[in-house]
Amino acid sequence: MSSNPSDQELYTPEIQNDTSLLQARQRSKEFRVAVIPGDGIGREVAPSAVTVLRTVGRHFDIQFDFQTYDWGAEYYLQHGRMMPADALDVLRSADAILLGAVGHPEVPDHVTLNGLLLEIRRAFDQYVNLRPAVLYAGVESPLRRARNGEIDLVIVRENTEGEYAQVGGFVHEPTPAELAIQAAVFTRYGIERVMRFSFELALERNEKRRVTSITKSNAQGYSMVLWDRIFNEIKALYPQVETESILVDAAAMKLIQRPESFDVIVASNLFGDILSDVAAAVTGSIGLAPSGNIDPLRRFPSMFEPVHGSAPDIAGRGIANPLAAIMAAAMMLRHLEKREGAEAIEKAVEQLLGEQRVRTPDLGGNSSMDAVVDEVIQILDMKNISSSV
Ligand code: GGG
Repeated sequence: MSSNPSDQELYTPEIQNDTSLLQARQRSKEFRVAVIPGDGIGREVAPSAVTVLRTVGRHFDIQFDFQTYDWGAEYYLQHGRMMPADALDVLRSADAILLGAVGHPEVPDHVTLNGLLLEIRRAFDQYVNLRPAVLYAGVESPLRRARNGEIDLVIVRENTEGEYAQVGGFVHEPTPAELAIQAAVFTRYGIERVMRFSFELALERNEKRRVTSITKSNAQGYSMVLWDRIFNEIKALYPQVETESILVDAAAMKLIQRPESFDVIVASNLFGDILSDVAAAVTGSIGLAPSGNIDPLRRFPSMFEPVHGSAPDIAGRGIANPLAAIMAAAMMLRHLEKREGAEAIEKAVEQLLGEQRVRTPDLGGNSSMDAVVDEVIQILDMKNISSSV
């Protein structure tokens, strides 16, 4: 008898593909969006994304009720916590969450991350972190051979456990014998569901239909061995999908040498976090990298954010690239089944990048953030006028 579990024996909960539920979501026109600008440039780019969403709302008859929460490092400096005790209850009733960034020079990074971003991801079981990376026409990659349009991949990062599970502790502080233990938590349940999501995504995304699993089982003989075993079980259920399993170090190299060879990459929390910065760099700028923290079962609000952090070095100067946050807003609309609105934003951003006229310094330009936002809005308005004549 095979030691592999059958399809029925796998523990992954079913993702609801009920057509009537889908149609109800498509008909829905009113959304409550919780906005957490957070810190640094997050306070600049999150309002930019809201401005663009309001424009899309006007054109596509979508009503947004934006509720903005001033949580983050400034809140921590006043109240000793990143968000209020009832924050999760407040967020629970939202249809989606839009986050700017977290991180502040006066607050330790583990406080800002664990006190807000990681807590929301875990509480709302946002077990998929989707991080697309595309080399758009008009954007220069630092890679000599990279051609526009050729790099188009998505990293599916396991988002609630793994190396970011926050299990561990300190002993013997603060003596010369002090030690820290940081346990990585890998469960069959957690791995299976993110693997399944990745294969389903590969089926619907494009004709490449390829899933690359990122491992390190040569060195991590327990967690990554389980990861590999479950990858092999799930891939057997998807014979139409091409697969490969690569060590994380080799994957980092390949993302630079042959990024066009990737389609869907499934990785643990830490590996996915690191590789998505590499992917953002080879596609021109982390200022173009959006992400979605998704609960595919739709029990809780999903959260959308730029991949970049709070960038205190440029905060307050009005030169942050708002496009990652704006593209995250497009991901949010897609999740809310407002595909036309999402596509309108994506096309407007593609047009802006292709024209190479208005761009922030991270892309080699000298435009301000506001100029980029104005341009996106102008393109959206023009498109609407031309589509209605
Ligand atoms: N825009 C979100 C943000 O502030 N990211 C900073 C960060 O360090 N994120 C780590 C993570 O995504 O796990």
